[in-house]
Amino acid sequence: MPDSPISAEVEIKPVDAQPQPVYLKDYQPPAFRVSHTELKFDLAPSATRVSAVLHMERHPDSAPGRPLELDGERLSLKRIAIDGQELQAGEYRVDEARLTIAEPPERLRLETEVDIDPASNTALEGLYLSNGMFCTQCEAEGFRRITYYPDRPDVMATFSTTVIGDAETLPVLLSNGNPVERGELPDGKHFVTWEDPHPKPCYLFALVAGQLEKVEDRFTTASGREITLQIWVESENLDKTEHAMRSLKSAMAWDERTYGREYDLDRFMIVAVNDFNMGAMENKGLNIFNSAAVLTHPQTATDAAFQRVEGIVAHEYFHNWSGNRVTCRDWFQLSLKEGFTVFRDQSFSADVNSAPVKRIEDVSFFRTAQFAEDAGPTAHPVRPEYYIEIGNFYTLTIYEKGAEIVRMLRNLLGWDAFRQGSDLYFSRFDGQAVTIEDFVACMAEVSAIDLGQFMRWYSQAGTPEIDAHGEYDYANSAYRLTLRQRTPPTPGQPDKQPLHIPVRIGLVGTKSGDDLELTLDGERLGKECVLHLREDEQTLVFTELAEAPVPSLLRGFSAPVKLRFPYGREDLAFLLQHDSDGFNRWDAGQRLTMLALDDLIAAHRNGVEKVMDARVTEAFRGLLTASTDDKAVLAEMLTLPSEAYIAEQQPMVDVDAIHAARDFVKRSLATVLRNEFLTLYRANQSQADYAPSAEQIAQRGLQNVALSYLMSIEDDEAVELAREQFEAARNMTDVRAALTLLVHSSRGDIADPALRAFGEKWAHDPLVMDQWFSVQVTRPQSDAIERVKYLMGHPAFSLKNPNRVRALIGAFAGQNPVNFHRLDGQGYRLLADVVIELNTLNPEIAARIITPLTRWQRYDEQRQALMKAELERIQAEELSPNVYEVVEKALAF
Ligand code: B3K
Ligand code: ZN
Repeated sequence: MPDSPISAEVEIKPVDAQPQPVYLKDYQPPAFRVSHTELKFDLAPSATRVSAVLHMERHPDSAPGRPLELDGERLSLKRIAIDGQELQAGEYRVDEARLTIAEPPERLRLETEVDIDPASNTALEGLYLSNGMFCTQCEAEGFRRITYYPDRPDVMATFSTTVIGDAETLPVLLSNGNPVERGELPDGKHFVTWEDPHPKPCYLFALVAGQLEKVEDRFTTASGREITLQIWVESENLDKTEHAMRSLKSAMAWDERTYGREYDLDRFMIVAVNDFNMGAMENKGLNIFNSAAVLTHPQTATDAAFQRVEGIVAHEYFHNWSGNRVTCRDWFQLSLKEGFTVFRDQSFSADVNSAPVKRIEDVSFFRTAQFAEDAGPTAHPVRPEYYIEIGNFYTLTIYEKGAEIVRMLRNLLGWDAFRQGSDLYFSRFDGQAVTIEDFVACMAEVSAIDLGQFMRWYSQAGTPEIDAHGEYDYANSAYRLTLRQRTPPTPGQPDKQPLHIPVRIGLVGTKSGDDLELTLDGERLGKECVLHLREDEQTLVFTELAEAPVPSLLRGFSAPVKLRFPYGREDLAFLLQHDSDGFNRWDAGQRLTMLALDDLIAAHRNGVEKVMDARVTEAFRGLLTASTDDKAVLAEMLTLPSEAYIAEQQPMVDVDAIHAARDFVKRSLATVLRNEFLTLYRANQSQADYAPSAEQIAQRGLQNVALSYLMSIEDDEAVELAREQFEAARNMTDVRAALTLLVHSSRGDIADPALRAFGEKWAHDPLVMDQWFSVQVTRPQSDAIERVKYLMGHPAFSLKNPNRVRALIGAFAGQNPVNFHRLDGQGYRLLADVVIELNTLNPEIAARIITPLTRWQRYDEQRQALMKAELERIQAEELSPNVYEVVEKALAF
């Protein structure tokens, strides 16, 4: 076989050609479909030979003359044949993006052989090497870096894959489905052949080969089938798989119970990989996980990490139905699988942990991060109209807002009808690649609800704002509530139409503190109802109310909107005490604290003395002294809004004023309520063996939130408590909480030795070193940037590993606002330098890590100019499509 590509002409794109967008409106079915795909990999780090046999035929909807086009990038073609006949130059064409056969037969068996270079693949898309292990990431368009193929989700085929590798260095050879044959080969090689009987798009293909060991378990399905469950890891991580395995079994049982979905292969495998762009990937029967999303041990992972692993294991497992059995027609439909699957994993986590806390956490994250995305230059609809690089659309909007839309559907239909709609969707479209309309149509069909206007949620970008006001009419015992909706313009969508917004409300009697009976147009609705806001403005008159109410609006965050109501502080303190909706009780506390913070931010900016709002202090005293059986919710109630959340609420972000104001609130509360916090701290210390149970997590949450207040004053007693906790604790949650408080304090005398001890103890464990990086670079003191630069030279750091980049650079730029936004522009410069390097190494990560710079419009003029200058410096480079798309949008805003 010749070593150079055999193709006659290779077309080279002119260097100045800009990446072009792909439009949803241009969708066409594929010209050819593939019924069966046979692959053979002969693995070698720098030259892996991939042989493919594709059994193809013209798609019934395709015009007869359309050529056969196969995607392929960075492939070196060695052989091509149709039905056993080698093709001659002139019978096909190869350029840097595809292989075209102008006059193919209507039915064919296409054979190709290509060489690829996994060792030089730092983008971590396609087949690459991670720590000596071969692994793949194909979603969205990575398969085209493995072989020539119609790399689009609406081409679904069965796969049979033979993996050949060196028996000594690659003892384990995995792919999708079931192993059907294995054996020895000459030259110390061996092979395994895998068959996946379920037709799938190539983005769900996976291959793993390396020195791996497994932990095995079993699951019996509702219909009595025995499934083998395996988690494959490097040997030193065998003791970190228990929680993931437990989570997997619990997710499998939940999906049977809740959605009637059973697993469909005889084995389900998870592999932990060190270098991975995302959290994990739902490849059929062979999920590949970022090691950070699967490995846990009480001594190395925090409670938050345990819960994240549980959620991600469930998410990927749930994709087996919502994504794999029923997949997306094209990538514009990405939220079809992601929004639904996030909704499913959120519901699972709510069911197995604390439901109100899960909702509080999800919503506070959503309102901080998705609202910011919706208000910035990369705002896009849940179903975008176009993209340049689909890799840039794995966003909070597609995932989390998509999940909120599914949640609204569940709430509009009620669970029973929603479940019927879900059953209909899975049975009608099993084995097919479909659209968001297909999903919503099932929901409309089973419920007979007109979801026409509701569909706008998918096409209209931006966060709707509802302005509400209300008046109690004493003479008529009536409450008049007016709701007005408006969605601000977003790039490319200047005019918005009204949405169908479900607003769940209650009216809380000011005398009784109870939810009042709701009567609307003579109809009795009970103590809570869902208003359907469809017009720009609607007024509702509730009658027969014996007392004046305080409205409790948007209960449970019933729609992903910003709701404004002119609440007085007394109203909020009242709701904080009386609202029967746990989520809104928490939200009332947040709103009350936000009002105080607004005043303090203004005082800081005006150089006026800061005064603490006594109502906030009293509300906290109430929380700390009332007896509660819900520790998890209490820990959330005692947690102040994050600086990022506060920033999201401000017309212009003043990072220093926000930091000072929040700090002031914390110290004021800690000063007045010191004894209460100390009591809370002591009452929640525990000697019990670690378990990631809801009860223990809540208890540690309370203990550590108390310690954070105490440490805000930094008196000797508090510092001593933190030091003791750091030294005595046997779990990472408590160790990390104490270490963070020490490192973020001015007590270097205690913090520095602690940091050193921690770094030495965990030097061998990259996932713990990530935490060590994050703790240091989020420190508010002014030396943070020097630490970032210093740590970038640390032997445990590498720009090639996405987890390291996120832990060090991502944490600094995203969670250390006062230092990232330094007025000398050093923070911005540092991030831009990293983006420029990553642009060539790993474009997908580069285009994500740049996000904080794209939010320039939220800051003062001086910072705006500095941030834009860095974006322009990046723009002047030769850019990947990923970074190009984001930078263009950011500068055009
Ligand atoms: N579906 C994957 C996303 C991978 C995308 C990479 N560009 C993870 C998930 O949502 O489950
Ligand atoms: Zn997903």
